[in-house]
Amino acid sequence: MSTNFQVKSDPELWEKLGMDVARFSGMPAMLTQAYTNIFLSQKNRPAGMAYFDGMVENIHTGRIHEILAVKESGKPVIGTFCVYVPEELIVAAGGVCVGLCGGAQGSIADAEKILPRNICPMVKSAFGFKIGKICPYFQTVDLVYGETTCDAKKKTWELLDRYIPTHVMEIPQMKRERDKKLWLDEVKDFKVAVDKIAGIETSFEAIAGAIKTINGKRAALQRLNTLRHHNPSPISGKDMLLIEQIAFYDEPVRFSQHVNELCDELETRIADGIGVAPASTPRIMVSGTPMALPNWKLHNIIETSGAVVVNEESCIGTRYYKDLIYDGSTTVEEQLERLTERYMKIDCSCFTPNDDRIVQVVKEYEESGAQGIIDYCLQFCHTYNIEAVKLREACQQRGIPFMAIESDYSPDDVGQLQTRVEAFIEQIKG
Ligand code: BJ8
Repeated sequence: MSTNFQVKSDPELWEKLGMDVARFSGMPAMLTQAYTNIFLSQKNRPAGMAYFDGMVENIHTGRIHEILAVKESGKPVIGTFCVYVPEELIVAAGGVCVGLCGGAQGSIADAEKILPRNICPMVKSAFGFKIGKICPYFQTVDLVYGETTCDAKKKTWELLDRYIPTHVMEIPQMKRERDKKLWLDEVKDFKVAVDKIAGIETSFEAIAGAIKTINGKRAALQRLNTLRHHNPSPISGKDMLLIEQIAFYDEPVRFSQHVNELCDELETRIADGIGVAPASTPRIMVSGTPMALPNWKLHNIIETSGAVVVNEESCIGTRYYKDLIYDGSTTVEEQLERLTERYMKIDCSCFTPNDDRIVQVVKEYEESGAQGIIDYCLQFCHTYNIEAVKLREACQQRGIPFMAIESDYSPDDVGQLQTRVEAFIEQIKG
């Protein structure tokens, strides 16, 4: 356990970004404590996690300086909230794509001064970060690119636009040929908007390079996920979730390199029979809504209750990296079409019908060697909540232990969740 871990502070930088420095200055100490308790207390962590610990230490300082340097060179820095917004086109323009989904309780009260209380905590948390001026990433981006996925998001963008320029990409709700056509047009509009900030027209070569870069990132995560399926698991679910979260703000080439180095280490661990818990430890797969930084609540409950998380069927998880973009296109038009096809494979519950997701969940369950599924739904997320009905039926038909939970970011339900998770683990043990 590293003892000198400390999330860094840089009040001068935060002042320059127009943040509420007085309020934010307590954040690094709080994050240091939470991270130390949740992550550094784990036994037998892979040495390669040191890089990701460093990314957390620099989350409000070093990485922000890097992104500002890109911005000051005239390249686009764009915030997004959904894996349907194609980051390849931002990278092709030399820019930075940052995920801005909120995973913290601390900004919810800010949001509730304006937004209704009974909407998704992820949307409230992100909105609260902006209006409270307590997120350096929100303060750094040129603009944000929202999308028309769920109702909570698409209506919040209208209000968010009062605080930061907010563009909206229309994502259809079905996947027919006519929807693909609309989607492709939206991707083309997105490219124009990104290129406008960069003051260039991204070339075929630049797009090809970006596709290669982001394919490389997704392939590294696929490799890591396959390795963690080994029993005994060579890495904890908490560490895997952290890496999946960091994928949304780190520099992609460096990130992929470190994920691949970690994979090399895990291969050695597997060959040596080293795991983070004995092979007899109950193995749980989590499916459902994304867990944005620093939402580690459910994973922490599961792994402190004597089980290990072996898969995240989530947008901060496999939905982000399960598909790559075909990289043999010969024209820009074909590149954008192939890119659109890849994005259309993401099986978010905002779509109807969405039966491909049920098939995918069962597939990932089988591949991961899990012994049960906990379906995680953020409070008031209607689409995932309702889709859990079909998921439960599919699990019942196959004899897969299944439990659905609904939660938010407050600590109030931790005790109750812990009791339910422990009972579920007992059920798996038989
Ligand atoms: S592709 S899951 S990232 S929309 S949890 S805000 S849906 S009420 S996050 Fe998502 Fe894109 Fe879909 Fe993925 Fe709304 Fe539900 Fe909240 Fe959600």
